[in-house]
Amino acid sequence: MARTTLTRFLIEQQRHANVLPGELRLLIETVARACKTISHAVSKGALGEVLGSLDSENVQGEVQKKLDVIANEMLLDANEWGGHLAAMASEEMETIHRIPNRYPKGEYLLLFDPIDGSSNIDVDLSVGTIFSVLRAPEACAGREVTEDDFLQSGRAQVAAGYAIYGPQTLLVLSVGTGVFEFTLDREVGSWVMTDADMKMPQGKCEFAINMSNRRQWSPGVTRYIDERVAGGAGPCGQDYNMRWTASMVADVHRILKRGGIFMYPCDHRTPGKAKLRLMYEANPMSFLIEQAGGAATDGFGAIMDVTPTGLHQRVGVVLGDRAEVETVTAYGQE
Ligand code: P6P
Repeated sequence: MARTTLTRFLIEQQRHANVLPGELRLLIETVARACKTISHAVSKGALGEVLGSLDSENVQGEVQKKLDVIANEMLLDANEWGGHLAAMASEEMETIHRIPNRYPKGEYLLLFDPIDGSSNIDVDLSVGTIFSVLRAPEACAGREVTEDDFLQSGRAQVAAGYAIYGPQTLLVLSVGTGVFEFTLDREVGSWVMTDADMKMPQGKCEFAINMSNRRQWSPGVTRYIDERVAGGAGPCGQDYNMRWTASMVADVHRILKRGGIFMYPCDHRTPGKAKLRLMYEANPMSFLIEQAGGAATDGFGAIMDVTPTGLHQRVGVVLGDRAEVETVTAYGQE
């Protein structure tokens, strides 16, 4: 049987599911093409002089890896001329990137974390690119796009996905009709569908959290984790496993494929202090997880219901297995 490629999938979504305007299809193909280029750069490692850090810091106050900047430039260069976008925003840029006047403008806003988990680059662990697509408000047609135009809740996303640069290079994507996985066929250069309408397994006993942050946790999170560490000898009555890759894309992909829960709760000691970014990490991942039958909250309510107040706003994240997420949220209310 002919392999389904990303292009064929998107055309079929446009033709049959009628959920995919042509401009959005072309935007997604452009992002996917940029991810192929990023994958090639990542795979070169030391041979491509893409490892190591720069002397600069990004808007997050984090030391920038060379590949953070290289991947950011690749996504900007690939997407700014096609006519699909009104503007872009990135973890690596303090403010939005408007489409230069020499290019046509489109109706979408693209947000991305060009290399998520970049601290893993220099030790050859999986990293990824996360992206989210919003519609530009109609008012943008008559004026310059502003940062406020990006401040839409996760429910407004029309597409979201990630590329993961690991033993395989994968693209995992949803346009609101389920979650689909494509594997990069490096010999041909095409994205080939390798998993369709993914539904994350429920009831699996595996949690992902950075245990060294225990001092930051609320009593509810501490209780939840302690019960799972107690395993069969505790109230859960069964043993749990733990994984932590320090790369959200790799952890979320594992949860989509084999279940479990991912947690990066906010710092209970300081209201509003959290690690992960709402607009281009938590929202796109929450979109995928909910499309795959899971749940995603900030520890209290659905992440995609959060009304953003800033482009680089951070948020607590508890996502994956519905029952486990509900337990964490319930413990948080006690
Ligand atoms: P920590 C990577 O920097 C990231 O943004 C996510 O990909 C990952 O889940 C988290 O931070 C890791 O944080 O504190 O464990 O290094």
